[in-house]
Order: sequence, then C-alpha cells, then structure tokens
Amino acid sequence: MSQKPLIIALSKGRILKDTLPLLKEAGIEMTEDPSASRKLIFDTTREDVKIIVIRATDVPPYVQHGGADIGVAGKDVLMEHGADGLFEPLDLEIARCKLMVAALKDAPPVSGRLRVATKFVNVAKSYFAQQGRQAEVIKLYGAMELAPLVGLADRIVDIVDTGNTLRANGLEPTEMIATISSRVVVNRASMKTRHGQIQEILDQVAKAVAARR
Ligand code: PRT
Ligand code: MG
Repeated sequence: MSQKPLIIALSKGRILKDTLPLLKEAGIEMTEDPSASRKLIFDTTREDVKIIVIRATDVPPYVQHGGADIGVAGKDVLMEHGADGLFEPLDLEIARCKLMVAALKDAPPVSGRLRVATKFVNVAKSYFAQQGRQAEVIKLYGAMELAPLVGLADRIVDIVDTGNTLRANGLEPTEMIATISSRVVVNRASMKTRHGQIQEILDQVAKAVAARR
C-alpha cells in the first residue's frame, strides 16, 4: 500500500523535545537530528509517517488546512488561533505554563480604558470583554515585558512559567487567564479518511502520557 505518508507537525524547542519521547512509544522516531539540519521535513522509523518542524504559531494553520494531518501546539496558541477545522483529542501534559495578565509591581488599578500589550490579541480581547472591562489591545511579537516599563501599556498578557522573566523586569502576575499544556490536534478530514492509522497513534501516545502520571 503506497498511501501518502501521514504528516506530523511539531515546533522547534520545548514541544519537539518533549513530544519525541511520547511519539517513540508509538514507534515513531526521527532518523536525523532536526537541530543539526536545515531540512524542514524529516523521515521517521515508520515509513508511513513524516515529521515537519515549523513555528509554534504555524502548527494550527498547517493542520487546519491539511498541510499536516496531526500537530502538537500549546493551548495558548490554540486559544489564539481558534478551533476551526481542528480536533483536539489529546492533552500531552507537557510544556506546562500559565497564561496570565501582569503589571508593574504595585501598579495602581486603572480606571477607564486599559492598554494591554500582547501577542495573544484574540485571547486578551475576549478575556477583558467577558469581564466587561474596556481594553485597547496592542499586538506585539515579542518582549512584551518591556511594554509597561516604557509606558506603552498598563498590562501585558503573556505566558508565565517560573515567573523569573516577570520578576527580572519589575513585573508581577495579577490575573490568571488559563492553565496551559500542549495538545494534539488533528485535521478534521484526516480524522475521517485516515481514522485507523491516526487512532492507533493517538492510543499509543495516550498510553505513554498516562504512564508518566
Ligand atoms: O519562540 P517562537 O516565537 O518560535 O515560538 P514560541 O515562543 O511560541 O515557542 P516556544 O517553543 O518558546 O513555546 C512553545 C509552547 O511552550 C508555548 O506555546 C507554550 O504553550 C509552552 N510554554 C511553556 C512556554 C513556556 N513554558 C515559557 N516559559 N512558552 C513560552 N515561555 C516563555 C514566555 O513567553 C516568557 O517569555 O518563557 C518566558 C516565561 O518563563 P518564566 O519561567 O520566566 O516565567
Ligand atoms: Mg519562544
């Protein structure tokens, strides 16, 4: 049977590092070290599976539009992108962190319109709207922590793990939006047309996740 290979999308960094041991339990191992290569598509020990390595924020659109059948993405990235065209069948319980609002330490409450800097524009807008708070959301692509220091924003919405990055910049978390971990997402059409192949992988990975608890 020479069906086209199943494509799994992972992002460089902690998701790749923490997902590979789980995929190994499904008999899927990369045959080449991706950090030592400029390639973007990689063979695995399973002839019917390839792995692509892309930006974290590109995983949802790749899977949604069928560039990959399966992907792994942080819940933060999925919340920001939206769930259109994606199944989210499995929590891998890796790359855990929190999505939080933060402010300058001991910042006074803001009356009226809050200026919020973040790369999570959709999440921030809906969070403040839900609370009936007026917010002007400023889209940034990095160094969110800087924005309150230079008066660009009153608050930021960002990922917090240890809190060291906030502390190092004189900031503190003020509100928790969501607890985050990485999820498996599956293209809706692939889930139907390649159900057996995908479900088998999901079952084996789920077992590996459970075994670590
Ligand atoms: O770096 P790039 O722009 O390519 O993409 P990315 O930053 O989204 O990728 P990556 O690999 O950094 O993160 C992938 C996923 O890991 C995120 O989508 C989260 O779901 C999850 N994750 C877990 C984290 C962290 N922990 C984390 N600590 N993502 C980012 N951070 C950063 C955070 O942005 C902040 O700058 O680390 C800093 C905070 O860490 P502490 O420990 O100082 O609080
Ligand atoms: Mg990063």
